[in-house]
Amino acid sequence: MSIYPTLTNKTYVVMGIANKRSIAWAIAKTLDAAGAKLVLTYAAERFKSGLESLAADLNGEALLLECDVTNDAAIDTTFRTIHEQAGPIQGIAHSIAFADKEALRGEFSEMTRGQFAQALDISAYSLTAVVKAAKPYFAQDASVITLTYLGGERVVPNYNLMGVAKAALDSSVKYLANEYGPHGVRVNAISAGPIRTLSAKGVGDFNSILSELEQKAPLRRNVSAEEVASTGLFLLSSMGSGVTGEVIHVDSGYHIL
Ligand code: NDP
Ligand code: KAL
Repeated sequence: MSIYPTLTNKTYVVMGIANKRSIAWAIAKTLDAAGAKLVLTYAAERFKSGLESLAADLNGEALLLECDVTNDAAIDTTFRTIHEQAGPIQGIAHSIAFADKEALRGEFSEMTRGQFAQALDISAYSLTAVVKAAKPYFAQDASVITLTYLGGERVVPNYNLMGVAKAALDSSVKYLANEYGPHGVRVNAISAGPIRTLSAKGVGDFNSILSELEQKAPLRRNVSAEEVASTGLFLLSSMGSGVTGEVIHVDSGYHIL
């Protein structure tokens, strides 16, 4: 008998696949391999065809829905449609963040009020908006994960505004875990080490962060999106049934230094 959980006929929503390098795509593939029924959401119509080609490689047939997380009505419609078409929601992987590129370099305090509001809206508030919209449709023992980064716990050069957004996200995980625990819903975060994705492209000094981790982290190597995804599978399945309000670092142990 396999020690891995079987997710056959269980519906999981994966939000935040931009392309094949996305952490959310690794999570989708891992859930698919475990037999899950997948719903994949994308931010806008222009991302649909790319996602369709990716989804064609999955074993199961995925439901693809547009969901811009800055729009409450869109979030509500998305989750109502998911329930109508795919039944109770066993889990959600929220893998979404955005900040204006200009605020991700130089001096932290140079950011504007508008940049701050947008980054916090998309990268932190959206988790609560999504959980709220899914509330009537959760299965009895549902699980939600989000993706965070060390720059929310301590200063990492250039992460700037996104560090404040991740601190708000990490705190939201705790308040949501406390509120939704009595309803059987667990809420956790994975703090991933640096992974070369579209978001990481052209921001900060990404290469030096990768090589610093490789030289100093206990495991002396970087992590893959697949390693983040297998921790995701643990948290999203019954294997993680006793864990909520937690941040698990999948970063070769770098955060202990
Ligand atoms: P990607 O660029 O692949 O994913 C970011 C996703 O955010 C994209 O799919 C993008 O959608 C989505 N997004 C942005 N704005 C919106 C919006 N308004 N509505 C809906 N979706 C939106 O990068 P990653 O996979 O790296 O990022 C995923 C998560 O992992 C983020 O939370 C990030 O902060 C976190 N993380 C990443 C690390 C890394 O090193 N890569 C390290 C630690 C955490 P679209 O393309 O359709 O606009
Ligand atoms: C210290 C690190 C180096 C990088 C600094 C800041 C990274 C911030 C992440 C944030 C999500 C990036 C953006 O919002 C980029 C955005 O301004 C421009 N890109 C886009 O619009 C693309 C097309 C779309 C797909 O991207 C999004 N997000 O929608 C942090 C490194 C070491 C770790 C990382 C990358 C952490 C993280 O949170 O992603």
